Amino acid sequence: MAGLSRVRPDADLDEVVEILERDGGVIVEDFVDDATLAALWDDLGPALDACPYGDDWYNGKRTRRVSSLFARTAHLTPVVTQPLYLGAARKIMQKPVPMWIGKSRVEMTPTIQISGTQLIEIHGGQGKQPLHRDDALHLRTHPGPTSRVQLMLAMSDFTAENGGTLVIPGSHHWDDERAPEAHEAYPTVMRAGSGLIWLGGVYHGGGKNTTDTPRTGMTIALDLGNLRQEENQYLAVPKEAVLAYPEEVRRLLGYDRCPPGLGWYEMDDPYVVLESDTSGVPELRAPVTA
Ligand SMILES: O=C(O)CCC(=O)C(=O)O
Ligand SMILES: [Fe+2]
Repeated sequence: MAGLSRVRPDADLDEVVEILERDGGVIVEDFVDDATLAALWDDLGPALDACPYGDDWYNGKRTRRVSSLFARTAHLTPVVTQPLYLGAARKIMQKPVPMWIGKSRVEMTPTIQISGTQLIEIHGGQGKQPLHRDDALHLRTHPGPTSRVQLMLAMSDFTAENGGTLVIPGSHHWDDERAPEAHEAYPTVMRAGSGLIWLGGVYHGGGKNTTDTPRTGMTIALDLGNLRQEENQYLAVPKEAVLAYPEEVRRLLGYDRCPPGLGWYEMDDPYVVLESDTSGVPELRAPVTA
């Protein structure tokens, strides 16, 4: 097959989900507006400039990576709640799971959560990253249900020459025996402000930058809510930074319960506790008497 399909932000969500399930990835042109992109650069540019190059073969020795993004800017709401991205992640991962509880047949729908965040700036001289699946973190077998829907927002133009993310369309359908080959990968070519959405089971990797201009991308991963987050958001994002975001984003950052009951605090919804000033070891609640 050829490279990935491209859609506009007003594309139909069901159509985008269909493309993602078929090809494993899609490019959304003009994913965010210019004002959002400028605000992100203002907040995050200095952190990138201050960041040293990586020091290993996987993360890249001519690549700068900055994480804890929700702590570093309060401007990520339009990115993570972009309707085609969040909408597709919800439709693809929030599938009801049937179960018995006593004699009741019930269905539990998992939450989704922000797992990892990173700015990735690939500088000239950086070679290709090994092709990999990011859901390898979840130690799943393939093909199988999707546990991650990921975004790469182009903070600068992505080209075939400057390291635009390499993607093997359809590779989420492969089993765990078939190895990815470089000649099967297509570079992601998109303008700053556009976004690549791809499923965790798709083989991909950072491209080689043969130019003298860096390629800057922001990646955010949304994972199933019953898995451990890749980046520890509770440590990465201080409470004040979480509170700068609206309820939907706070819940995505992990202040939520995944049905039937993962992630509670004091047997309650952690979202409620986030808004109170509880810290440290809580008082025991009085026992409820009949
Ligand atoms: O920078 C890119 O284009 C992709 C990076 C990536 O896939 C990773 O670090 O896991
Ligand atoms: Fe990756």
